[in-house]
Amino acid sequence: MVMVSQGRLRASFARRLSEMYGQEVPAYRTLVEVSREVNDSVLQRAGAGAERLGSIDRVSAERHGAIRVGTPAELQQVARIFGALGMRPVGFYDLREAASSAVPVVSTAFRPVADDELARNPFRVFTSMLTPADPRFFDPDLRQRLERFLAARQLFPPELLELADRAERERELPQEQAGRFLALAVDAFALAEEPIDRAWYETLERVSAVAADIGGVTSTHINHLTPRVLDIDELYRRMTERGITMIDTIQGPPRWSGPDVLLRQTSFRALAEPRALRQPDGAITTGSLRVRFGEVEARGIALTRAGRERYDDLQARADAEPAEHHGTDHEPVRGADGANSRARAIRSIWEREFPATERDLALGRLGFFTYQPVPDRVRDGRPPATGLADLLDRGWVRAEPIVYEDFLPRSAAGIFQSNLSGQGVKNDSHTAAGYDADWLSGAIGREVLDPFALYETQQQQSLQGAAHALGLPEIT
Ligand code: OOG
Ligand code: NI
Repeated sequence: MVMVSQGRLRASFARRLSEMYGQEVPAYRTLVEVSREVNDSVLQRAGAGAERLGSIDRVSAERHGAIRVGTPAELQQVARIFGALGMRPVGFYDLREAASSAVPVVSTAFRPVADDELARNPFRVFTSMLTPADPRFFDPDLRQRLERFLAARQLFPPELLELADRAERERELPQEQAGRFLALAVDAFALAEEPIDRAWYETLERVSAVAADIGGVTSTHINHLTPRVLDIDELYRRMTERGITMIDTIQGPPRWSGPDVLLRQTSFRALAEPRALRQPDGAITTGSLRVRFGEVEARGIALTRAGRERYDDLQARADAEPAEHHGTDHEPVRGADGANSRARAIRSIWEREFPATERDLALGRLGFFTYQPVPDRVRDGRPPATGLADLLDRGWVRAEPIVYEDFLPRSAAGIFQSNLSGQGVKNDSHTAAGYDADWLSGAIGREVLDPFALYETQQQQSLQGAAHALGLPEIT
């Protein structure tokens, strides 16, 4: 019997989802095409350096999706489906706090965690769950109606969940079942044709467009699928040249002369899509909803907790920069391409205060790396010292950056917000309903992993391996 491993299932799922989304949202096809062009030019320009943060095969196939569900029970089912694909919940994001408009969700990301699995296919899905229990958004009556609505729907057919459990347990599926599983799984994330109850949808929309997108319909759908690009500024320019209106920023770190860190993202609103609506009198009409969009991202080096604090601090200072300088500066504001004066001011803060090289990131313990002994040096015998700086500078070990595989709450909130039509309402006189990583772990019956701990373990293991190969007790 031909068996399909979880890794192959994951790669096939990502590919099929991409085909489906390309049919549903044609602008996505343009985005993928332009991403490929940009990646090709970077490869030509930078050669092997272009692959420092992942092989071009990995990067070309790399996607993240975003989905939204309504209840812990639904999230648990999602966890089973992604568990079948070798993806685990990593990180807790509270977008209720990160967003200034009404985004009543908490989120995690499902992704592979092992090195070799990430290299095979790093497909990840940012998964958000509605928080009907949060009184800042939902009054008791609306909460009850919403919870009743959500409890009555079924997002995933039982056959899909059974196949998922088998794939997770056995870490593979026979080819025939694999085909069936993939078809059902992709279908579960397609935009449903079932009519939307217009009055109910609009009731939720008054609170939050996100609440309506999640709880106003009886199914879920992929909200966006994001390719990875090696030069996001260049991509932004080329998309704009093609007449596609991008949001006016690239979120995350600025374009600057130092190493790429964390995650930079930008997006555009997809066109309104025709959807069947059930009017209060029962008539079915065709309306249009604009809930999906295109997003693209560039990934950099994972930062340690200290590095992340430095990043958050610089972001706060960037926020304090005035929107635009006037006076002597006559350079036109050119969107997010870094040509305007605000972007220059932010870049110069970074150039003053953020480590300018990978070596400084590594030795300042601000970025995560794996460390490999250099074979030629190993043949020279025993190295003179155990300090990382010496070992690096004298060529005994080499540092390879660990790619950031996760998300940024502020950027995520920004992505949600920049694509909402209304602000929605959030009544801050109520106390937030408490949700955190432990709560989420309990709700889905799986540990929500700490991303920092994952990177730390990977780095630590490589340091131990390098110490062993060099005959050192440890590397400090
Ligand atoms: C998720 C938004 C977050 C990202 O890349 O930060 C996200 C959503 O819109 O459902 O996908
Ligand atoms: Ni996204």
